[in-house]
Amino acid sequence: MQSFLRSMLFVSVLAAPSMALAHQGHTDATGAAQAEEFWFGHPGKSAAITRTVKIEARDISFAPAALTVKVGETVRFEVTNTGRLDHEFMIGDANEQGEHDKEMAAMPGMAMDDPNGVSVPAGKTATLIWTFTKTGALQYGCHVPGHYAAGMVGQLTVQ
Ligand SMILES: [Cu+2]
Repeated sequence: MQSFLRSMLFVSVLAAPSMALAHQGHTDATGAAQAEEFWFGHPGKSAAITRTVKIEARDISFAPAALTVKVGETVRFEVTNTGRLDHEFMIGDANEQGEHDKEMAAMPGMAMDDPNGVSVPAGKTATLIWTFTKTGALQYGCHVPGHYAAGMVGQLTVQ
């Protein structure tokens, strides 16, 4: 029994680094900032906001459907859900959107806990502050199951 416990401990110690990699982008127990660093930027501080962008989440689309921001900007996204359905607002490139969409499809109803997105319940407004550090083609997507595939996605260009 003791050796079983010891091997379990060994396995969990081995698994720890890969778990940390798999959850890159999440805040760890100490709230370490580097865990929130994405290739295109990181959560921004309210004192650093250079622009507020209002976005409407509808059943089932975003308005506007496209946005352009500049490298170095810290944007406060103010997302208002004017629909009857709950929505989500997540920024990331097409690959990241696809990955998150798979996660959400596997766990419907899971609350958004990634630093690059917010849940926006019907009738509510949620905000996300983000500092963009690289140029690139990003998207903002909703991953309530079925919504992204139905076209609830906007194009976000960082120039
Ligand atoms: Cu949605």
